Amino acid sequence: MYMSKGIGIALSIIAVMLVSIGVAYSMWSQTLEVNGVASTGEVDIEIQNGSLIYLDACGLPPGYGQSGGYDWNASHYPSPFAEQLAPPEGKDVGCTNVALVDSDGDGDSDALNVTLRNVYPWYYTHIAFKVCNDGTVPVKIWRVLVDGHYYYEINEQQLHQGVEVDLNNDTLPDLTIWWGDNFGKQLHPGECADISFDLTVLQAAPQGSTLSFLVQMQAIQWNEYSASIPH
Ligand SMILES: [Ca+2]
Ligand SMILES: [Ca+2]
Ligand SMILES: [Ca+2]
Repeated sequence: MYMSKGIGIALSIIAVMLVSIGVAYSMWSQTLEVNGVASTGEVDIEIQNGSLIYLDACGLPPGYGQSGGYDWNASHYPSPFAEQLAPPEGKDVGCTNVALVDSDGDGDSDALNVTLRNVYPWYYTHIAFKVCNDGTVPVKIWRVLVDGHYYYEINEQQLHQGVEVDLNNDTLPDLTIWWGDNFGKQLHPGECADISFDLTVLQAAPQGSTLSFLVQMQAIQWNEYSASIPH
């Protein structure tokens, strides 16, 4: 077949270009594959609708049910355990309100807006809910963000003494929080775990105040958990 020298060179150049495009293409698709392995699915958790319960809900009449409306008092502080609390005193000054929040805007709740109204030192409340794996990969309950601070897996000391939180940034703690122990728990897609915490208002909290803070639950892909908590 007749071919001019010029066309021959042009064809060789095109062939070289095709080869390099091919190389580039395969490198690109390899990169995609690597990324695909690194990120195998969607990490998503949600607070299960209807699972939220808490003591002394605002709006409950005093004495409603067993204790509704009456304030709980942590007279056995620093013990967080309900059975060691004084029974409701027949006083109704403060109350607890908890609202579910969709903090990342994906249509399900992943955070709680906690408001303690008109509370005072040793006011006590308890909040419980279920966290479910709503994504496509196994996850572990990683950490919680309270008022802008991250808290991780509970150590022995925190289990017994709780975690003190300073909400108004005057360096004095306003609240002690005791967490349940489901941090680090692995959840397969569709699985849920109970999370709960106890709250006690401390002496340094501003008097007769309304304390409000956001509690945001965060999960991580199961195999990234141990490398992603402070040791
Ligand atoms: Ca009350
Ligand atoms: Ca959400
Ligand atoms: Ca404070």
